[in-house]
Amino acid sequence: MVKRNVNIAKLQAGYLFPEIGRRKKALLEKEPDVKLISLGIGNTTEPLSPHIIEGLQKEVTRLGTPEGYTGYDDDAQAQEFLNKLKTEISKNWYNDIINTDEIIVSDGSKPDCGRLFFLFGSDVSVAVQDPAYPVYVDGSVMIGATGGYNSDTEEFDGIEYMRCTAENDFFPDLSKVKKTDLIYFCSPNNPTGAVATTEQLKELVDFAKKNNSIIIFDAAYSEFIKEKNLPRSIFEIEGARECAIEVSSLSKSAGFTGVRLGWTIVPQELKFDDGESVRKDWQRVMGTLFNGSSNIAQHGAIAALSDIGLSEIKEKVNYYMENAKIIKDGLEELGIKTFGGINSPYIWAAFPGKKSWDVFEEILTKAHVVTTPGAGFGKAGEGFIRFSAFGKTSEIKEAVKRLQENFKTL
Ligand code: PGU
Repeated sequence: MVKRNVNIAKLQAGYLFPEIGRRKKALLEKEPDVKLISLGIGNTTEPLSPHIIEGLQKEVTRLGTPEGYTGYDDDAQAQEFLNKLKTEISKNWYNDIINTDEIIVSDGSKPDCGRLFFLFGSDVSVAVQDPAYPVYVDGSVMIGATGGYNSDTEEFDGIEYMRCTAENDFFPDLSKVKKTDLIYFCSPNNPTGAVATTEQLKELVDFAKKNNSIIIFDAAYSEFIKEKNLPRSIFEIEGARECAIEVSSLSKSAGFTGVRLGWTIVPQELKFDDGESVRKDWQRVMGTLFNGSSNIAQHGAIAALSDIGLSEIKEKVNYYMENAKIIKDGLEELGIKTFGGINSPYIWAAFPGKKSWDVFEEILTKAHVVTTPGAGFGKAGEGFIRFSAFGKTSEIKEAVKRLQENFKTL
């Protein structure tokens, strides 16, 4: 028998979202006729828009012709399309503040987070926001960059947790944060819905530079920022090119959760302590562990990043943000304090004094609405529930109605 990877054995329990799935299934086994509404996992529900479909379909047709067929991206035609996509990302997503050779296209930001663990290996120290998207901590544990789960502190030893609470406006007090090699930071934030201001990100960049740290900035929700003065990319911040990597994706904005297309930006200026280029190593990791995003998805992305595509994206984002408003208003009417939901598709609702898994169960069994318990994102998430605005508006309204009927008893 082969010995189990000790790092995986260190993980506290299953990944958060499958655990929610198990609880959902358990309820349905008991009460098969129940019509559950999911405001849990942030999964898009709206069909792809016409221009994007056209881009995908054209590519499928082209792949069926002898002259248009492409395989791996080493041939000239495939390279040409990839370069076109990078140009669109640089021009239309980043207003030309990023060079095309700093964009490494992928199949999404979660897989890129996974491969980033290979880039840095196990010999790094890590800081994460608390609460945070679970991948940053679970991945760090899997690669062996942390100690084990400590049942006294209910956290992993060796991780620097940056508390993000209502009291600090969900931005950590950096004077209390220890120096680490990597700092994971997500804005708009999953799960709290908070968006860091330019001043706050400048503070973060200065902090990283002072400590020779690298920020891994997750911008998966940047398109949900409505307010013009809020930064959509870490690279809008002076000095970030020397200390940050950004992961991004079309999953949530363009509905590519199933199509799969994302990218990572590694600026030329970013260096390791021995002066070696981080970008060069990232290309080495990607060249070894990844064989390029699907050529079909790339064409969908080129269409998504055109003027028509971007206006279609805006419509989708507005649709989900309307849902966010319905949830937020509905909860507030019940006297529940909420955060987020304005420049982000997540509403972070406070249930002070309660255990979030208990509130999750109560909402699930009484209102038949699936949510995500805040504690699943870290200790500071205890007492909170995350509501996702990804869903059909009719179902969102029904869910709010059910919550309003049942919450009187909560
Ligand atoms: N980054 C953040 C901050 C996310 O919240 C998610 C998805 C991703 C990356 C993944 O993006 P891709 O580009 O599609 O890979 N978060 C969802 C889905 C759960 C999951 O396991 O990824 C959520 O509900 O939090």
